[in-house]
Amino acid sequence: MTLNLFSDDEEALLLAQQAGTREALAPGAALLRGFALGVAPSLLQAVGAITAHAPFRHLETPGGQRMSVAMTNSGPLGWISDRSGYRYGRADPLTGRAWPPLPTVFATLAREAADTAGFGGFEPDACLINRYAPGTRLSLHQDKDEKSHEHPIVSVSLGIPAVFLFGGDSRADKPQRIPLVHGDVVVWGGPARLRYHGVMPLAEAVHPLTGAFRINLTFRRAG
Ligand code: MD3
Ligand code: FE
Repeated sequence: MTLNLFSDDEEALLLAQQAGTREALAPGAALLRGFALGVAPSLLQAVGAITAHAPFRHLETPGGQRMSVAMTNSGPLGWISDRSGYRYGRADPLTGRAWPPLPTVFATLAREAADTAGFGGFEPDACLINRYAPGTRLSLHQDKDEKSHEHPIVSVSLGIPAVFLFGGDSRADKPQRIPLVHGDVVVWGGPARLRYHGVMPLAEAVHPLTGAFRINLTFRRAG
């Protein structure tokens, strides 16, 4: 018998949210609905511990714009942006200290999700933590700052819902709109690794575990 982590109310939500379903969005891209639901409270508790040492901040783009997404990192490498460009670094520019280490619950979830999507042996060295308030958006971009693109990216959605934009290999390709809710995990690798993507401006909402925020974890092998 398998251990059931959920109450009757939660079970009803799992059904409504299609938790447990697996969908191929494109070759190399797998949507695992509800894959992180069971560990979501632990993930959010870990985010709280990380942000006590490395607070959320709004980075500046190379063009001088303040990003509407607030960010921080955990793991040996953290993604940063400033007037000189985008890059990964070992020190938090806000404090000069190393980024907080990857919690075991992060690394285990990322590995299990990648494994489920057919990417065995994924060992992330970077977790970018994005925080969205209603109205926050992320414009269409490619993730190209990692040393090698042979590794997948695992993304975990927590808190209020978002509409994810999944584009093509060219910026001009019309993106698909994919609603993502609390607990959903997407794995992007192989031929999907360099697809353009973004997030639509978030609608007003509240979630019992995050209030009026969406938290997205993206796990990468950056170095
Ligand atoms: C598709 N974050 O941090 S995660 C990012 O929801 C980023 O915070 C978004 O894009 C967020 O760079 C989306 C989903 C994602 C991440 C990487 C991808 C989708 C991707 C790489 C290739 C294709
Ligand atoms: Fe991205």
